[in-house]
Amino acid sequence: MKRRFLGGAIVAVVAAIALPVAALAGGDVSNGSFENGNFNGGGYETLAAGTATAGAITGWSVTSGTVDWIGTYWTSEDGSKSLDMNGTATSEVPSTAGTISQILATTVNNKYVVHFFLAGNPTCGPSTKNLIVSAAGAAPQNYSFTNTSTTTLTNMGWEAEAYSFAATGASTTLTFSADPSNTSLCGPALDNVSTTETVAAVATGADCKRGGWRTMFEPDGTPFKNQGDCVSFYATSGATPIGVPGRPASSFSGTPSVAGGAGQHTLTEETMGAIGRVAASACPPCEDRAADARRARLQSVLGEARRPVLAA
Ligand SMILES: [Ca+2]
Repeated sequence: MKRRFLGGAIVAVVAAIALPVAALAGGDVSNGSFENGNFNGGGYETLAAGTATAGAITGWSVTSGTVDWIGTYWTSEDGSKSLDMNGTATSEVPSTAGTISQILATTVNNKYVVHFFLAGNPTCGPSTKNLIVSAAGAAPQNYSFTNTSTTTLTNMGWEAEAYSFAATGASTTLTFSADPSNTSLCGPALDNVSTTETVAAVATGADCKRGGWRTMFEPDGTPFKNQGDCVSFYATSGATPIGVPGRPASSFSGTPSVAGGAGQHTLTEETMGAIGRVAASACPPCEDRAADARRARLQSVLGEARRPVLAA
């Protein structure tokens, strides 16, 4: 492959097609092995940014330059297809170094590890190929693969690599780019991309603002905003108990977890309960049931005169 320059004869450029890609839950990569899509068959197919071929691989977009979608040309790490991130220049897209991307559905603060396999086209230089991986939530990182006398088209020497980021939004664009300083036809080879997700284990003050906490009322009708108490609690690493000054400090001794998660139940029961106040439930569907249970419990402890009133 890549021993010929296609010129302008083959590629009929169609207006750039930007099809929305449905992101999967949990940061999952769609079609990470590059097996699915509109593949023309054979050894390889060149895909060029801004052309009809840019979206040929299901789930992925070629966003700059060109890549070669490899079929039988070399032995993929997984399945029967993979990528040469340096494609074959066309008259319309005269760059070999390519970039591909996919939008992942992510959760803010959760950590994602992107696993992938890297090799290099062994048929031409440079011997060392560089691949840059990037996503919001982490600095771009360069990965290198060096061909040796033992790496061949049938023995690519695929190496497992990993890139980590902490999501900063509900969607994150994952990008792989060939080193633009390598203008040869032989670039880094990529296959078998997958992700693992780790839920953020420790809350921050910002987590208190996600709707899990509501304005409540003291038994005498005085409103208080336990959301602010929650923020203070985390900002001081628990030194500031959730409660009114002068009241007993929290008995909470566990590890706080994300508001709305399992840990909040413990937090509300042990801290708010311990100081005789009522916390809002994090889950609206069980709000009434939880409120009823708390009312009953508090009535038994405090008596009718101090019955708390839940916010509407
Ligand atoms: Ca594959």
